[in-house]
Amino acid sequence: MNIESNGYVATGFVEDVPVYDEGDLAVVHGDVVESVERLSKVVAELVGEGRRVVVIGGEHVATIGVIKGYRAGGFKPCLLVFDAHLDLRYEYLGVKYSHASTFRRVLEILGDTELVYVGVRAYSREEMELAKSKPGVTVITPRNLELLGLANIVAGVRRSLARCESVYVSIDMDVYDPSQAPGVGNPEPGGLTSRELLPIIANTVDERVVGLDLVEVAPPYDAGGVTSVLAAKTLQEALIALNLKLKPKYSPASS
Ligand SMILES: [Mn+2]
Repeated sequence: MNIESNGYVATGFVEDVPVYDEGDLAVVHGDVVESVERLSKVVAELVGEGRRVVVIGGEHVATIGVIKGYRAGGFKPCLLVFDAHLDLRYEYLGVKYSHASTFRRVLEILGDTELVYVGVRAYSREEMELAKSKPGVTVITPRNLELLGLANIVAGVRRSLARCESVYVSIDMDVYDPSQAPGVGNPEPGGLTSRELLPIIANTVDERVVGLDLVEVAPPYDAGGVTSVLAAKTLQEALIALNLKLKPKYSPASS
């Protein structure tokens, strides 16, 4: 399978983005806590070298480790999350390090920060009450998108993140509608299309983005590999958009 390297909205090509592949993290199968700990150490090291870290998964629990690493590296980023779920449970099936508890743990690590969700449409009562009780949490649903349109959603996200010095972006592939991304652990109907999400990403990612992840691709459920293709395209869009924002706007005359 092959996809072209151009952005969908962001004008550019992914081969122009300076990327270094750090390889795979050596996880300990069956030991989530230790695996997350290892991830946080690797991320802290890379952040210490001044790098922007891009993590591809896998379980959304990975984001806990990444944020731990950023915090250790001195960052307290705002969060821009694309997800069908809030992932704010205190624990899930007795487990505190779970994809359903990711942002509960992240908020424990960061303390109060701006947390902007796009695409949320599935949550427990406990999660929604917690989200409502936190002034920094903004939830934008697919229904909001339908009623307000893309431009207003983009403006709303930007407004919510306006005062942030740094932003961390987390993309859970279940934000997409299951018809477009069936290969995820918890498919939830009523999701976004690629023609909605790619423009939102391209227009909200800017130079303040210090890192990002794309998670929850589950190849065993991914008939035809369509979710992996969309994941690659989504990551490509985010990287091209970010790279464009990092480029100097003008070059001073040399002589
Ligand atoms: Mn998630």
